[in-house]
Amino acid sequence: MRIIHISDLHLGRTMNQISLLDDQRYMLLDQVLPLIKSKNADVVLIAGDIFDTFNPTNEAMALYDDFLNAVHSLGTKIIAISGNHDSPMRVEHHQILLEDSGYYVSASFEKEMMKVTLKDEYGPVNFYLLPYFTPEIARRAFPLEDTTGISYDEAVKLAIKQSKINTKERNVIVSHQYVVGANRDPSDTKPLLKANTSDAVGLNAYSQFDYAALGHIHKNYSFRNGTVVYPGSLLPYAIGTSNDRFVSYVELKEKGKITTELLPIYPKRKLITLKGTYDELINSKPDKVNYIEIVLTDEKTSPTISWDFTRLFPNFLGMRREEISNSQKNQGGFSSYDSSKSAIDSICAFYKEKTNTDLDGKSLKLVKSILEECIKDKKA
Ligand SMILES: [Mn+2]
Repeated sequence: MRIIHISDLHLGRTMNQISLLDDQRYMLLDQVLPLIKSKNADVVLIAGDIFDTFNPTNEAMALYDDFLNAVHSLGTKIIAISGNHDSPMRVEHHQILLEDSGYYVSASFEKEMMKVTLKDEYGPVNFYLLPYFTPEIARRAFPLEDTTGISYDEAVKLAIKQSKINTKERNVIVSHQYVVGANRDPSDTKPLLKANTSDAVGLNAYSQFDYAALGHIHKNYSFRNGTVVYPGSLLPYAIGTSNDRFVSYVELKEKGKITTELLPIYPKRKLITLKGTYDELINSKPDKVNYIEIVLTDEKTSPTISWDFTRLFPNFLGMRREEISNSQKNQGGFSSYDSSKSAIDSICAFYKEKTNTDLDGKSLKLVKSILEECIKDKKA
């Protein structure tokens, strides 16, 4: 069984009010689809967060439709679950009818995980579908169990326990949770939790499965020799996150024989941070393709700064000043302090060290007058 696993498409997402739909279309149809074809995949797993919002735009839905149709036309099946960003109702539309076409989707948990069994020359492979699961869903689904104060970890384990997994057969789970050992990036959504509680699930929740196709965390992570995998989101969805994107490719042979591989996919436009002084950046080479964030290292500015950068970089995402590093913030003094210098020279050196610019004439005059006042006070 040849499996391609992707997650966190977030179709319809915008970044600083710029629509990413064109980038998402390129990623799905020009990067992921050729891999499904070249690997001759039997099934594509989509581990949640298909759409970015509960009410995706028509364009976002049309893109998903185009992708499903393209995969279907290759003769490849699709198994999908909803994530915390998806509307279960919307994702499960026409669920039963679509199974006849090889599209299996689970967006709501009733009593146990939906199970899809596909066969190959080595026998059956059972796919268990666990849409985003929470203690609240556990309380609703298992009224006979004691679920008071249940954690995410316990809830997920309880959900898995309901399905009697036959560990003699090959089993794959598709799940959208946060697993201990992964780190969230700035585009990941953290649920609102009570103090001292965690939404983390232990890796051992997935111990009965030959492969766990995970979603939720937007960075790529591989655990248990590449058999518990977050491929990461389809695109980098926050400034400062890596442009390295992957799909996970899995081959299951007879029980116990599994090979997994991360296949890189390449965004059409990259997220780039340009750092420098105002003068350096305003004279930099235009970039009409990539998404650009500006980090200014000096204090110079102009009333038309945004407009100037937008002209150079049509996909300009925004700008910020360089943050003072923590070590600098925590340091009371400054490294170039010299006790033999006069007070005014010390202040000038301090200013230069912290801002990388000289005090201008007006500020210097002000500082001098304050110093004189202090000295007068001291004498009085
Ligand atoms: Mn997500």
